[in-house]
Order: sequence, then structure tokens, then C-alpha cells
Amino acid sequence: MEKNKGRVIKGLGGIYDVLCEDGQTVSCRARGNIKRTDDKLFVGDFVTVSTDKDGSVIESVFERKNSLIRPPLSNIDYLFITLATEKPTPILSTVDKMTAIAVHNDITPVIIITKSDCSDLCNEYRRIYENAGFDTLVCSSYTNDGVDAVRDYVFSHLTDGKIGAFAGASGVGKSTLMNAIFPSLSLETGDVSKKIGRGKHTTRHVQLYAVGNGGFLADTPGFSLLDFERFDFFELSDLISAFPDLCGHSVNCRYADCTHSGEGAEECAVMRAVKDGLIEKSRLASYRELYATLKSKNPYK
Ligand SMILES: Nc1nc2c(ncn2[C@@H]2O[C@H](COP(=O)(O)OP(=O)(O)O)[C@@H](O)[C@H]2O)c(=O)[nH]1
Ligand SMILES: [Mg+2]
Ligand SMILES: [Zn+2]
Repeated sequence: MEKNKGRVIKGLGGIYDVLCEDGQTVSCRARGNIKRTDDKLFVGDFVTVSTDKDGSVIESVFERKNSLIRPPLSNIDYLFITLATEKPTPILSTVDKMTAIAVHNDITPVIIITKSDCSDLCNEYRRIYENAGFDTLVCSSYTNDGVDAVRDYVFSHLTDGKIGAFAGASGVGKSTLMNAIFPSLSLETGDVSKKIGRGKHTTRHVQLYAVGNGGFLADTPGFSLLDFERFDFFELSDLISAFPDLCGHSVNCRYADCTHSGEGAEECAVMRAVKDGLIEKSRLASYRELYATLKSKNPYK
């Protein structure tokens, strides 16, 4: 019997494609003990595979650094959080929730602002996210402005087994942009209104798409915030470190338990930094919204 280590790149109907260290992709079934556990195999998982005359079987799964539930995808390195300058108008608290969840789960958030052909607001959003310290790219799939830079970014960062996925509200232009970068993906694009009701009940399968430098892009239509709701959410005490732009200032607040919520503004270094233009107002507002949500979930923490 031959043993091998590899990564699940596709899973459909109990058959998993595993890209093994030797470069071969083998079609595998999973050992019964793996299938029975609550969290089944995820695309993105590192696994051990044994092969004999009857075929290949996944024997064990290595610990995941993170995972998304719908569609199931694990060990994500980059999340391309996409917002449009308009149509739909971005909800920055949603964008910021995604960045916080990404940071907390050891995923690098990258902000992609689409539809720059629609409005100059793209510059305002760019400023906010650059100021927050995230890599930020602006593009238009219509005029093609900035699309090459997005492609270069994706190709130069998704290397050595790294996994990236797109996230963002429906209609922001994720599929259009992904198709522009990787034409062979051929994702469905279109009008939000026309899409409603269609494909609602079809299971979404995720597959890892090799981007050419040893990295992978998940060929999902993009995660939305809904998909994050079950995504290993964090404790109130972890929140500040999920906002790197606030975190550096918070150590200078007079009181160690400062909530940066507006009371005692004189003593709050985060509030001072907002006043001085070092922290974006919208970022602090998002922080406070999440703080209130987590507080109401866990009133004793
Ligand atoms: N004006 C403009 N419209 C775009 C751009 N990119 C995509 N769209 C349109 O936005 C709509 C939604 O695009 P789609 O890629 O399906 O969005 P998704 O739901 O995020 O995958 C479609 O009608 C696209 O033609 C862009 O750069 N500029
Ligand atoms: Mg789409
Ligand atoms: Zn404070």
C-alpha cells in the first residue's frame, strides 16, 4: 500500500480529488471514520491518502487553520473583499465585519473596489481602506481600468499552495471580475433582480482553481456575509485585535478596559486618533457596532 500527502481540491458526491505532493491528482473516497464526523471533509483540507489495488482512500485530515461552511472551504489565506462604488451602495459596516472576521481567522483581507466607472466615490473608499492598512485595489470591469493590477495582485500572492476567495455583496461585480482575470472560470454574471429565485436550492460546490504559481482561487461565486454568520465568530475580548488600525492606538487609552465607545473621550486614545484623522470614523463606527453585537450575545464578558 502506498501512502501520500495532499490537498482536497474538489469534492462531489463523496468522491474527492486530492492533489498529492508528487503532483498527481487522485480521485479518492473517504475512510468511514472521517465521513461520520460532524465536520466532513472540506475542499482546502490537507489529508493523507493510501492507495492499493482497490483505489485511493483519504485516511486522515490535518488540522485546519480556518474554514467557511457554505460552501465548505478550509485553510483560506486571502479574502478579496469586494465592494462597488455604487449599484449596490456599499455598507461599510458589512465590509468591516468581513475584514474583522478575516483578520481573526488568520486570513489576509484585500479590499477590491469595483465599478470605478460609476462614481468618484471609489477614491473615498480607497482612502478609507488604505488608511486602515489594507491592500486596496480599484478597478472597472467595464473600462478595464485597474483589472490588470488585480490580476497581478492575485497571481503574485496566490503562490505556494495559498488559497484565495472572493467575498462581497451580490451584484458588486465579483463574477465579472473573476471572469476577466480567469476567463476559463466562466462564472455566471448578471442582474441581481434576475438572479433572485434562480439557483436558490441548487447546492453550491466549490472547487480550487490552480492559478499557475502553485496557489489556488476558490471558484465560488463569492461568499456573502450570510456565509460568515456561522464562521467561527469571536469573543468580545478578541475584537480589538481584529481591527489592526484601532488596536495600535488602544494600548494608549488611559484605562486598560476602555471600550472606545465615546464615554471618557479625553482618556481614549482611539477617539483622539479618530479626531486627528489617523483612524477612519467609519472604522470606529463598525467596531462599535460589532462591540454592541458581541456584548449582547455575551453580557457577562
Ligand atoms: N458599471 C459597471 N458594472 C459592472 C462592473 N462589473 C460588473 N458590473 C455589472 O454588475 C452586475 C453584477 O455583476 P456580477 O459580476 O454578476 O456581480 P456578483 O454578484 O458580485 O458576482 C452585472 O450586471 C454586471 O454587468 C463594472 O466594473 N462597472
Ligand atoms: Mg456572482
Ligand atoms: Zn479607548
